[in-house]
Amino acid sequence: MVIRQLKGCGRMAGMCLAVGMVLVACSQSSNDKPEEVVQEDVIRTDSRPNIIFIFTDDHGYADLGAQGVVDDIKTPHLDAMAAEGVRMLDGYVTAPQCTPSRAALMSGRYQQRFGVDDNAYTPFPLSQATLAERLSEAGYKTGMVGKWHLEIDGNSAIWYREEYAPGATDTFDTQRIPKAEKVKYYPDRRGFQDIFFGYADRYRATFDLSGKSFSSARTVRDKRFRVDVTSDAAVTFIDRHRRDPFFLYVAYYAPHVPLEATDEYLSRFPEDMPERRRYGLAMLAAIDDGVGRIMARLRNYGLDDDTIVFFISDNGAPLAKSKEDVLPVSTGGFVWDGSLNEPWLGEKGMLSEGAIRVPYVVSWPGHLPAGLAYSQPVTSLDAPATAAALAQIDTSDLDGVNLIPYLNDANKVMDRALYWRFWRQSAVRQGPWKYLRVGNQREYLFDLESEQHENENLLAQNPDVAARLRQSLTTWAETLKLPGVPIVAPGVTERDLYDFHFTDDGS
Ligand SMILES: [Ca+2]
Repeated sequence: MVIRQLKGCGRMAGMCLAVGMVLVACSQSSNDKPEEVVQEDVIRTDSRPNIIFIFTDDHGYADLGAQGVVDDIKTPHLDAMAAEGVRMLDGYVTAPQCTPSRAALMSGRYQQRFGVDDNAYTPFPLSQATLAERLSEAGYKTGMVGKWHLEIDGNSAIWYREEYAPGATDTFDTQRIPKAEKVKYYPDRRGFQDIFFGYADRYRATFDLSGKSFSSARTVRDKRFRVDVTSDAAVTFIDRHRRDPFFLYVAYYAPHVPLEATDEYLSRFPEDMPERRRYGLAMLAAIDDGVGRIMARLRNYGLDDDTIVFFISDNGAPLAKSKEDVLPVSTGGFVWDGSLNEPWLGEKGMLSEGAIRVPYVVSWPGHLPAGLAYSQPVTSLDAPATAAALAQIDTSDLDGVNLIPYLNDANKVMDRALYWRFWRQSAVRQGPWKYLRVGNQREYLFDLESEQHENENLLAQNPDVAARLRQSLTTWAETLKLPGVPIVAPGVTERDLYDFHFTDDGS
């Protein structure tokens, strides 16, 4: 047992001796007023660290200032997080789409193992444990704020026909599913004790933004900018549970379309750029402010070195091919969300690097090297595996690895393959090599450490490497709920995207 007291005295210049708490003005709140935060040196009685996952939505690789790819992005708080932590150069997610990527993060397992292959496979099955359930059982206070996208929704027709009403021939209509059934799949039934879950202006919540608990989950209306509401809920959760070991999942519904921002964020960017880009940058600035508030909260409580924070995007940006500046910015559907995937090729919906290699930062001051740019491939699956290891719970059925020993030893080699299968595409990455197959039409081998990355297909020159990776991918795919590597004609959407983004057809 570790009991720590008065840890922040250096920062507080001796005031700790007189008082345990003082009120200080600190970071800006979402309504632009100084935020009053209790400064307190929290006494923890659990040696296991707090865990925070921050997951953004359709946020491309270029849009993190510390990456140094574009010069119009402004993410000072994320850059500071990268400067005191580790930034992944080859950080991946398991899918180029929301639901499957979230299913992997929440389970710690490849989502295809339990059949959540793409957005058509909601809801997240009750038979699959979540990390929140595991951590809750291990004594953690658990909280989820923002976008869930693992519930029953308009895409749940497969679930309806195969599980809920086998043999049904009527058209699926989410309105006809009883509330009692829908509730089973909400985050508060999937291991999260505290939730503030929602998308636009309606939230299912177990607490209010002053920190007061409700007797049971209820609907809360809040018409303010959705990113700010999620940040408010995140810092409120930290206030509520600062003395407990906690796991907080902050799932920003941004910069996903429909684009939305306030003047406070828009005013940070010049007007002479595509409007969609300006809104995307403004939404990311709001996320960055939220990250700043979360990190400031941890410092105020002396919890910064007791808390590991992962920041990852759920998939690359949708570009709608040519990044057309479709107006008004509130236009949704298959449109550019204003974010960028450079220097990588492609977009959301593909298995090219632009779709699955994302901003990925982890910080744990005092326990991880500061300012490291890590070059071995890592995956979002490693976040739950690391969290579970730090919480001292069983990790034997998880697909990721505990990153801590690797990040602390540059010579420790992570000898593993990472796998993807999405729609009729499949891919594997091992070392510098990536093998990518698009149904029965395209087959590639890329050296991702070369300047050319996905601009040069090296399959013909390296048939042995391609054969080895193809076999590895096939073996993995046979273990999945729907087994196998798809070798059929790709769908219209994916064929269209590859035709646009890849000049070499690989045949
Ligand atoms: Ca997404």
